[in-house]
Amino acid sequence: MAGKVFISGSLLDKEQAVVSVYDHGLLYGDGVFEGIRVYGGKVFLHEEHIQRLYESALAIRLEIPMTQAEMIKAVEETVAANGIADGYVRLVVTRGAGTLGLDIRRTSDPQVIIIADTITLYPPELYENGLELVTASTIRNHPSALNPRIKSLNYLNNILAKIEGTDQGKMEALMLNHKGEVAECTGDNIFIVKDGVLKTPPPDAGILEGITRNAVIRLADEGGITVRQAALVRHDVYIADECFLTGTAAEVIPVVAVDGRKIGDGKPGPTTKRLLELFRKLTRDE
Ligand code: PXG
Repeated sequence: MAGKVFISGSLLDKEQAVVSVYDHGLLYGDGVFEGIRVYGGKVFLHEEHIQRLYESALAIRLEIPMTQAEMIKAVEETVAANGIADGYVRLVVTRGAGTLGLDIRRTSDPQVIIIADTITLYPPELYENGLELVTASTIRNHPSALNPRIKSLNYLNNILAKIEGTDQGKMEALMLNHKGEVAECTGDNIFIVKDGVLKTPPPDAGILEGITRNAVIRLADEGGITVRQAALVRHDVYIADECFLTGTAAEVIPVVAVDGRKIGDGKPGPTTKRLLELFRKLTRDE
């Protein structure tokens, strides 16, 4: 029963689910996407992801040919058709096929693609021992060029930074913005803890406003942890007591070193562990 992909209105066997080589999603990275988790058969923070998808589409002048309610239903049907209880949904909307050239008026039929699959998780040791990061020399896209708040199909900015990290044997790389401030990692948002206060860059630092980030901020608020969204520089990260990343795939993952500087005592800190536990409760026990 596995292997069904939703593509523009119907569920097809994955071998049959194809798009045109003239689709501007492929030719120009012209489109938007979402990555969503399924926990215990339930699509996690479903409305938030669908809303961000439609906001990304609005920003690039892409009209999704379905309502948000229809999209939510299509995601749920795709998850059910693939028998996914714990897994991952990749939702893609392309500009559709057109003539060669950038003009969006010469495209038609945006393609809505929903893939529901299992997810390869980071090894459990990383959650126990933490990750090491390096800062990439590639800066995050300037918000006036391609705003990082848009989850677009053009991820080359992050891919180039990720290459710098993997070349140095690190699974994630820290990205700065055009002002030299800390923005985020290539596929995760960043938090630090200093003197008991949780800090993370604000959306106007040029980041994707992560849905996991927002969920962790809510958990911290409810747990009586002070949260500040404020500009951070690398020095703030180096001298932090704790650091962790958030993202749909990574969930909450501790960071124990950045650019060869040990963070805190070099082990995941108490606030990080507490938020990791609260996040697991939210996703596993509901
Ligand atoms: N920053 C960037 C640049 C991202 O791409 C996040 C932060 C975290 O956002 P969420 O909303 O997930 O908490 C992301 C998310 C994938 C994949 O398959 C990438 C992301 C999410 C899910 C899947 O590569 N990036």
